[in-house]
Amino acid sequence: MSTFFNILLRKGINIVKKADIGLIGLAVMGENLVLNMESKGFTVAVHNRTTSRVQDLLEGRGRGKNIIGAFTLDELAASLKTPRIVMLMVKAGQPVDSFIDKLLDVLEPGDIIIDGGNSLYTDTIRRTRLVESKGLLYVGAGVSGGEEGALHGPSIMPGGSSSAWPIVKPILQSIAAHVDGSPCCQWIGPDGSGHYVKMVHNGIEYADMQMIGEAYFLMKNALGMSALEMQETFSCWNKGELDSYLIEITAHILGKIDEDTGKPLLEVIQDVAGQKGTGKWTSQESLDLGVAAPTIAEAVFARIISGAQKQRYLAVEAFPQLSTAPLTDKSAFLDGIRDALYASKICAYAQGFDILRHASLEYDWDLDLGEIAKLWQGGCIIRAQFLQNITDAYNKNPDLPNLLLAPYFQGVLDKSQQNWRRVVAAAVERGLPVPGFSSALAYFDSLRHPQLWTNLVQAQRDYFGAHTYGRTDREGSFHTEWQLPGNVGKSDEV
Ligand code: NBP
Repeated sequence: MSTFFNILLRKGINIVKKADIGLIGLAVMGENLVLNMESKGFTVAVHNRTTSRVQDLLEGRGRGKNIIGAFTLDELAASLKTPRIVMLMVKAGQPVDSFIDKLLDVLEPGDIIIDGGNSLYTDTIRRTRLVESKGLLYVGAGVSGGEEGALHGPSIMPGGSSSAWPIVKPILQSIAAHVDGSPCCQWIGPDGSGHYVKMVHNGIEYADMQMIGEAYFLMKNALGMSALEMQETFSCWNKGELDSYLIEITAHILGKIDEDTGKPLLEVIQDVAGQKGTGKWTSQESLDLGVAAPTIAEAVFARIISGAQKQRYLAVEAFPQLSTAPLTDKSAFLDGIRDALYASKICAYAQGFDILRHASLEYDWDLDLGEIAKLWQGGCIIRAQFLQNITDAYNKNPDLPNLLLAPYFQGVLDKSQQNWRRVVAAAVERGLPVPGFSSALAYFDSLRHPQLWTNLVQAQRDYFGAHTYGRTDREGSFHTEWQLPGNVGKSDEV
C-alpha cells in the first residue's frame, strides 16, 4: 500500500490518505519511533538523507504498514495533514540546522518541527526563535530509552513553542512509556527546557552508571566475587530499594558468557568508557550556574581517565599495587557496598535536581521537579523505583532546597552513612578508586558539617588580593592589612 501511495505521490496525484506525522532520520532511533507511532494507529511519512534507507524500511520492517515513503522533502510536505508535524531524529548538531533550513522552504506557518535528538539546549533556544520568527512552531524533545525505548515506549521531554503542545501531545503521549496509566511525557516548558531536562537526565545517568561500576569493582577486587556471585547480588538488589533498569541490565551483563573464550564477556571487554557529551554539558552547566554537582563531574572525569591508556599503563608500571589484609566479613561488606551505592545515588540525583532548580529560576522555566521525576519513572535509562520518592518529596514541598533534606532521604542517609564511610575508607586503604562514592560522601559531608575550611580560603584571598571577608559576629565586608612577609599588596583574581 505504501509503495502504491509513493508512486501516486511522485506522479503528483493527490492521495486520499495523509500522514499524521513525518519523521526524518531512519537510523536506529528514528526507525523504531516510526514503528512505534504506526503501531499506535498513526500514519507516518518517512524521509532520510540517504534515501535508500526509506526504500529499505518500506520493503523491510515497514512492509504492509501505514508508512508513506518520501524521497524528497516536497513529497514529505505533500503527504502530511495540516498543520504538518515533522520530527527530526538525526545526528545532533549541523544536520539538524541543515534540515530546518530545508524544511522552512517546504512547510507553512502553523506547521511544527520537532527535534527528538540529543541537541544542546542553547541550540534549541536559537532554533525555536528562528522557526517561530518564520511563523512555524518548534519543539525540542528529549527522548530517552535507547532503541528499545524508541520502539516500545520512551520517556519524552518536550519543550519549546507551547502552542504546539496540544497538537503534538496525542502522538507523543501515546508512543511514550506509561507508568500506572500515566504517560512518561509531559510538557516541560519554553525554549530549550525539554533538551535541558534530557541533558540533566543523562548527567545523572553518567553518575548512576559510574557508581554501579564502583560497586562491581569493589565486589570483584575487595571481595574476590565471581561474575555469577555478582550477577546474583545485583539481581537480589534489584528487588529492593535499588530496583532500576541500570541494576537490572548490570545483572544481565554479568551473566553473559563470551562464546569465543567461555569466560564472562565482561572479562574480555576493555576498561575504556566512551562518551557523547551530555555528561560534559551537564557538568559545564553546573559550573556556569554555580551549582555543586561534583559526583556527576567525577563520572565524566572517570571515563576520561579510563581512556588515558598510556598514562595508566606507565603508572601501573611505576607504582606497585597495594597489598592489604583480606576482608573478613564478606556479607557485612557487601551490605555496606549496597548502602554506599544507594546513598551516593541519592546525592547524584540531589545534584541533578539542584541544577534543574537553579536553571528553572535562571531561565524562568517554572520547571515542575516532581513531574520530571515522574516522567523518568518509565521508558528512560535511569528509570527506577526510588524516583517515586523524589516525586513525593517535591509534591510535599515544591520549594525543597535540596533533596537530601526530604524526610525520606534524610532517613536513608542516616541509616546508611556508617556503612558508606566504612566502604569508602576500606577502598581508599586498598588503593581501589571509588570516585563516585567518595565524591558523593564529600558532597554530603560538605553540606552537613557546620564549619568548613573556607574561612581560611577567604582569608587567603583577602591576604593577597584584598577580596574582603564577612565576619561571624557582625554584618559587613572587612579587609585586614595582614602585615606578614610576602604581603606586597598585589591584587590577583582567584
Ligand atoms: P545517529 O545519531 O547515528 O544519526 C543518524 C542519522 O543522522 C541518519 O538518519 C543520518 O542520515 C543522519 N545524518 C547524519 Br549522521 N549526518 C547528516 C547530515 N550531515 N545531514 C543530514 N542527515 C545526517 O542516529 P541515532 O542513534 O538513531 O540517533 C538519532 C538522534 O537521537 C541523535 O541526536 C541521538 O543523539 C539521539 N538519541 C540516540 C539514542 C540512542 O540510544 N542511539 C538515544 C536517545 C537519543 P544518513 O542515513 O544519510 O547517514
